Amino acid sequence: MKLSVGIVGLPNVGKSTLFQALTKKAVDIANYPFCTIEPNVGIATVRDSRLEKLALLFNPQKTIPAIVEFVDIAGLVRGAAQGEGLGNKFLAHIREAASILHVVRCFEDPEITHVDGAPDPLRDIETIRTELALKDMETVDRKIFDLQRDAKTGKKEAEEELEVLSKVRTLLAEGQPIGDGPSYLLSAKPVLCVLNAGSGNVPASLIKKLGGMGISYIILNIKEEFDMAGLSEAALIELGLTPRLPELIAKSYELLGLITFFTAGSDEVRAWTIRKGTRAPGAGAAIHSDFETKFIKATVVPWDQLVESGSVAKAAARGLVRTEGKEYEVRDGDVIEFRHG
Ligand SMILES: Nc1nc2c(ncn2[C@@H]2O[C@H](COP(=O)(O)OP(=O)(O)O)[C@@H](O)[C@H]2O)c(=O)[nH]1
Ligand SMILES: [Mg+2]
Repeated sequence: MKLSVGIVGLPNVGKSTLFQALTKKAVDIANYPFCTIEPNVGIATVRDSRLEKLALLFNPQKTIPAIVEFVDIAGLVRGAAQGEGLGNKFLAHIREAASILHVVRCFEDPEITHVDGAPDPLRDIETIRTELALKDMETVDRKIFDLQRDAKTGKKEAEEELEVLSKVRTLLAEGQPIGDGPSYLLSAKPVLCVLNAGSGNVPASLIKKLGGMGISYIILNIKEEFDMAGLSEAALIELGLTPRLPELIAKSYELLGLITFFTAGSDEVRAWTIRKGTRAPGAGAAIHSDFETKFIKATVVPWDQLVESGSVAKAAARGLVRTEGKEYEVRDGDVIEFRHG
């Protein structure tokens, strides 16, 4: 499953530096045929200790982690929704993203220009949110126009949708959150704010305000993360450094309501990403479409019970391996074998 996270923010806040840090490690793209790699699109692997433990058990030829795709979107400025700068074109990129990382500059550096003079994190957050809301209002207005025409011809669904969209329109105009509004709207996408603190601190007042606004955030020193991304595991240990990007990736995962299941054998142990609530055939589709269309059954064992047992056969002997049908809702950490016709 392709899951992409769009990186947005004002110019010169650290977006491209973060993108490079996240996607710096070479990934064997041949394992991920669904990914199209363009200069501004990159993938990062999801570090998962469960996968490592399963790999120790199976000693496979290949161990393949789950991935997250990141898109470095050009900086938005005030007026982007009206086509200012490059913004308008790039809003289309955000539309395709499942979620948004909003990079906010909190570091001061007179050498690095700020579009509005100097960083003011709250104002800068509002600038971006306003642009997204303006773009959404344009989208909603177009939809409302079409729906009004349909409603005149007596289409019942059109009337119902009109009612919903009018409410969304009001919320957007007031700068209010639209909750789980229509998924094609930018403002409906889950957002994680990355507060780029540089080597300094983030003011407590900002943290308090973000909390009050219900905004999820992570505080990073993006430049330092970029430097760390170039170091080997051994060098990091020697220097006593701990990169925070795995935490950022894990948070993006959580924000998107995603879970992981595993397939495991002597040739390959692999992590797969699906949405929470996906049933067994839908999970199979992440691997191959036949696993969904010709689904017969799935054998399932939770990863920890498998590791504890020492092998699938031993887990089965202890009654821990279950056979599940097409209604089974896959759980985070399941190790699954699919049977198809
Ligand atoms: N001092 C300082 N500079 C940073 C930091 N993060 C990024 N920069 C610098 O800010 C400039 C713009 O960064 P870039 O990632 O290209 O920003 P973008 O326009 O948002 O993509 C570059 O010169 C970066 O080296 C930081 O944490 N501290
Ligand atoms: Mg950039």
